[in-house]
Amino acid sequence: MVESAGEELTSRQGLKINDTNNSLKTGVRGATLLEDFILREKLHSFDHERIPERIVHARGSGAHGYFELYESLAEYTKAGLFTDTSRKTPVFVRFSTVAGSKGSTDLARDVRGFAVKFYTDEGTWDLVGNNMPIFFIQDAMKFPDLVHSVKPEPHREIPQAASAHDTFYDFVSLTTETLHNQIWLMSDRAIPRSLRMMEGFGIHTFRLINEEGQAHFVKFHWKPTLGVHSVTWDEAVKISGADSDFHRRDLWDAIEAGQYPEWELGLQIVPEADEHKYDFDLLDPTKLIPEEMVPVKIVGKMTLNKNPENFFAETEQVAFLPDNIVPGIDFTNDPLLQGRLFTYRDTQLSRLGSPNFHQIPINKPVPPTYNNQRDGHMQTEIPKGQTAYFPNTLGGGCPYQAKLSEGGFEAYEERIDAKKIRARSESFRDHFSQPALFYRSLTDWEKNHVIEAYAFELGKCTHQHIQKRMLWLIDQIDENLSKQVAQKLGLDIPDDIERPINQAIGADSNVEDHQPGKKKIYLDESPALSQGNTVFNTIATRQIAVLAADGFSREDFNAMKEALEEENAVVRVIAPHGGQIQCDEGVNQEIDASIMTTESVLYDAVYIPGGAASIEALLNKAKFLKFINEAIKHCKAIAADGAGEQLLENSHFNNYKADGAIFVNEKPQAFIKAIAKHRHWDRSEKVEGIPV
Ligand code: HDE
Repeated sequence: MVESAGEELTSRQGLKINDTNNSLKTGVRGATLLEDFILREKLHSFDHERIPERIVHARGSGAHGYFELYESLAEYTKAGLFTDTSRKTPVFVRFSTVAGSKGSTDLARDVRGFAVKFYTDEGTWDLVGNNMPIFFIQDAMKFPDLVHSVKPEPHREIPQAASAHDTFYDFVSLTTETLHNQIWLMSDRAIPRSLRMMEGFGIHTFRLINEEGQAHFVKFHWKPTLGVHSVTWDEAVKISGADSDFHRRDLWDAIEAGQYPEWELGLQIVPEADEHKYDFDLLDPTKLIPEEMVPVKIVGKMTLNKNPENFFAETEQVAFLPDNIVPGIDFTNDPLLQGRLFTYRDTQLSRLGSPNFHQIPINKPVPPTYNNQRDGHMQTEIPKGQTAYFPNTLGGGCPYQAKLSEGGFEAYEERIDAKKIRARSESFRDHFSQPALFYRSLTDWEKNHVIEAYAFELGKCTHQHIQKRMLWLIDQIDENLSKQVAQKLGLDIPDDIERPINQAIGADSNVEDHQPGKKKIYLDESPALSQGNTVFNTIATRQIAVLAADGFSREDFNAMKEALEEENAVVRVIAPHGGQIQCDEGVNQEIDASIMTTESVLYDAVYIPGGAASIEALLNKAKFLKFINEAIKHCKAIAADGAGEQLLENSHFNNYKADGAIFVNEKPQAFIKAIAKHRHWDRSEKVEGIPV
């Protein structure tokens, strides 16, 4: 850590610098001298400040924290972090979007990366997952195709951070294994309210290995203590303009305010003997195990309690490797995971420039490292001695091999008796049952959002044959879904999928092979998949906008503020101008934002205290009416006291008095309960006509 407080400026070689503002010239108006090594060093360093951004997951936000275990899992694993309940294992987490560039908006409709680096005493374990429990493809071989299809189209580099374009749906409609992750992408999971309010999943099936060498299959889940919540697509689009750093800022602010984000870690554990018990293959990363079939055992908690000191040094340079594991955890033959075990190390070489990237502080393991790997760009250690090979006598045989009984890593001995073959397992064939299960498990409002998302995304495609292929495929998932999307697109659902191209190009899209029309129903619904069943009992960290101007009622304001802050919500006063406003008792109140610099989509709920003069001033600025209309349209909880009701009277929602989440002159408790519910979707149809 470099701390420059109280220190003199130096060059990179340690020379004290007296002037960092002026270059060395031939007279004050003359040419600059090549001799000016201070200028040259400064510009040279600047010229090389950037490193290549990540091929995918370029846009990310990170934080430090720790993981604590509730009870020993020695029955299943010998991993220290899962057996020693006295440990506080340090972690660094990086959340990301997938498709956009480093500077793209946080609110893109996209999968979110959820990568956790555990700095354990036995070495680093990276759980590099996403906020959705399944992936788009089954085999690593297809990853470049998937990414090339979703990234901006190569001829004109459009669109940025968006899946709504022809090449993505061209690929998806020809690759039916993508349909499960694809429907999750259309759901609200793809537009989280906050990084702190989304689940995380390891996706692949891994193995836990205990002291006796016994293995169990395992899937990893992160469950946010605040629940899983999302914004609407209309908000996402507007937030992208109002504050494209919305998620990054929210994570940073919550940690700075001491409201530490938390997730519980859950495990789905499957005995080896049950490997072939299910209607899907545990090695297929496009399938989840419904929680109703194998419950999620909650085993510990992760808390993020420290922001990075420096974005580049930590969040940008952190290098996650799915092959970073510790004794007690092992891989399976999931063909996507197998590819990942190669690819991440490879990408770090071009991104960070050297095999020594593990020496960068954020990537450094806890235990000291000793081996015979040497040299390379930016070697920052000074290995001592004559030998850099094994075995040796000249170095006393060191570093010597660790005994298995003393923590040496041993790969799980899996019996393999097979032909070498380039093919996909028959057990991976079913591409439709689980997207259908997902859709069936959603509430009506979630289903509506999925319909709207498909209509938007396919509406952005310019090739009708792609739209029609998609419609036909969606029809195999759910007929009502396809009907409604087709209506919005103004297209008919074709009787059959258009085939000639597929057959000519040999795409793996002989749809019949993937069981359309005869989906398996091994579970009617999986309630755990719906956000309708998440946590709705807290308003902690929720941002409440208070609309006020000079003359606002101090009594109303104080009572509400106190009640909200008691529940750990964040109260933000928004006024017609910056600086301060004065209440009806003549006391000054600092404002948090002027209406010029903020938007309703950045808040979870709205409160309008009374005060005739205040309300008159608010009604004089059209943007306050836009603010309230948008909050109504986005189904948020609203409370008003006294004259504050005039803002509601002047809104486009005539029926506000009958609304279950709009409160006039009521005690704060009802408002607080309504905020905890996140949104009031039964309002959505009634406010469709509000023109904002
Ligand atoms: Fe990644 N992935 N991925 N991925 N991935 C990268 O590695 C890749 C996959 C995931 O915050 C890259 O260091 C291939 C699944 C996350 O730094 C790259 C395949 C899952 C992150 C790469 C996959 C993920 C990455 C880009 C198919 C969910 C961000 C920079 C075999 C379980 C980590 C980097 C961070 C990053 C390749 C599949 C999640 C290019 C080839 C499945 C969260 O190497």
